[in-house]
Amino acid sequence: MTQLHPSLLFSQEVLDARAAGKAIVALESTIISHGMPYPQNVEMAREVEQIIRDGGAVPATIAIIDGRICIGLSPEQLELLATSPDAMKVSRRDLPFVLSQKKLGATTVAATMICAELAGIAVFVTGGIGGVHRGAETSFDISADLQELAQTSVAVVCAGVKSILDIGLTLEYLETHGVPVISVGQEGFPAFFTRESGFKADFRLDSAAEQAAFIDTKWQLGLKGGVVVSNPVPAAQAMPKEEIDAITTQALREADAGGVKGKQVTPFLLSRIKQLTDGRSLATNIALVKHNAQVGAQLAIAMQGLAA
Ligand code: PSU
Ligand code: MN
Repeated sequence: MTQLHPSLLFSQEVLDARAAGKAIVALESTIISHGMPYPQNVEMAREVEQIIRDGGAVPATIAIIDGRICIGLSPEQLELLATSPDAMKVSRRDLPFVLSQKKLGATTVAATMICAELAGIAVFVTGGIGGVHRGAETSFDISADLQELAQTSVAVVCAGVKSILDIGLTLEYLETHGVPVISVGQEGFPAFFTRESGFKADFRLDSAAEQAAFIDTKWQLGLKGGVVVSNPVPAAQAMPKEEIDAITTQALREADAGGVKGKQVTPFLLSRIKQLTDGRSLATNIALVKHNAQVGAQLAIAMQGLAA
């Protein structure tokens, strides 16, 4: 085994999985601290972990605690992230601050990818990735998640990107940076709350074996960087497109009028959409993360099979 970074701290469950050569799936923690309200956030986190176990893999939720990069969290640590108002949203640029200052940090997609790669974990499950915001031509608001996908070799299972973002520009950005976008079970690229965004994914690969072969081929070629594995929300839990479009427009207008900027933008929009849908967006959000956990567990097992 290669030398591990000294900041990494593995939970016993993840240590055992590593020793046994079991498939491991990384999970982010910003979705817990900034993406959902308490107590649904911690319930979601526990249930998603259990779905991954039931799927035959081992979950590794990642966060920064007491100056260490924790790979796999205890129930108490999950609760801490779910309830601490001072948990920082940690992306690439924030990692050195939160680690060296020993603050409590919840990792975004970008930071979770960095930590997963350090820990030797190739598959990461989340809800939605960040992207190019609408109006980015003047605000320059492009999530650091996209740059991370360009350079860090971790496969990210998600339900696409939200329509709070400019989905077309997000896909253009990914293409420019050589990040392949796979879709599962359909040709279209999903839009998080809805199954279709109106855009196609680059490649449809329905089985975990095909997805794993694709990802392995990319990395064997020396092509560093991530792969987006986009998995649509189950039909029964999807939201009506007209409703989510109208609410998104309203939330965006409020963010603009309120001068919401920088890293606050995404959490603000998520929480407003939840309020404006009377919590129905939250139920959809939780359902799609669980669905992604099933796909991610299968993918991690297929990847592990190739490595063996
Ligand atoms: N999208 C969601 N839920 C989330 C996020 C995005 O549906 O919780 C979080 C993820 O952690 C993602 C981050 O990496 O927001 C992106 O933030 P920003 O747009 O500031 O880069
Ligand atoms: Mn941003």
